[in-house]
Amino acid sequence: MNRTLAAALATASLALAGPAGAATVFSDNFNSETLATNGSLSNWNISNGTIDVIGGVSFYNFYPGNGNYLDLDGSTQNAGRIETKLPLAFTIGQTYTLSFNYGRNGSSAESMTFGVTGGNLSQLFALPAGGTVPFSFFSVDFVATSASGNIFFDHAGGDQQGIVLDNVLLASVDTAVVPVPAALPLLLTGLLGLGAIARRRKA
Ligand SMILES: [Ca+2]
Ligand SMILES: [Ca+2]
Ligand SMILES: [Ca+2]
Repeated sequence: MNRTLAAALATASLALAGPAGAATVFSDNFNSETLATNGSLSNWNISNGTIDVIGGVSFYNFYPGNGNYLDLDGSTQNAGRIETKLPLAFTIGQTYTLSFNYGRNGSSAESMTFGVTGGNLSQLFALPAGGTVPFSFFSVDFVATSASGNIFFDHAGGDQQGIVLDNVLLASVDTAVVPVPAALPLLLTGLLGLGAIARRRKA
């Protein structure tokens, strides 16, 4: 195979691979929120109780290096529910990934329900009683069943120490098979033909 043909085929296979990856629908690292017990949030409504915005440099900073984050059980003996203020748009049938980092304030067993309203996703998340929880990553895939929904985290209990939440990310998953452009097979046939001619000339 001559060099021009090899280069052309390499370009063609790159085009066949197509664009990969995911598109972010929503993300929040809470780093611009104001540190406070029973704090408020820019992107989320808080109901049914309270949350604490902690971390920073020295405000109950259990997980240094992660800026600000939340303790979903605030300081009023009644853990809160947070829900994104703006509804997010979904394509029904499309796969999405909801992920977040978590930890724990304290060592008691904790649980929350989280998901996406509109019937898209609702799941229990629990930490058994034990020692310190390292700053960890959790991710779940779901297929959207409703065109609109809000992300929520709804913590149970109320002993003022709860699940720590950071880096909430919702992204669409690229599961589609990238269609081959109509002209490409024709181009490949042409290139292979050129290769055959080149081979015949050499022989
Ligand atoms: Ca953070
Ligand atoms: Ca708390
Ligand atoms: Ca608790």
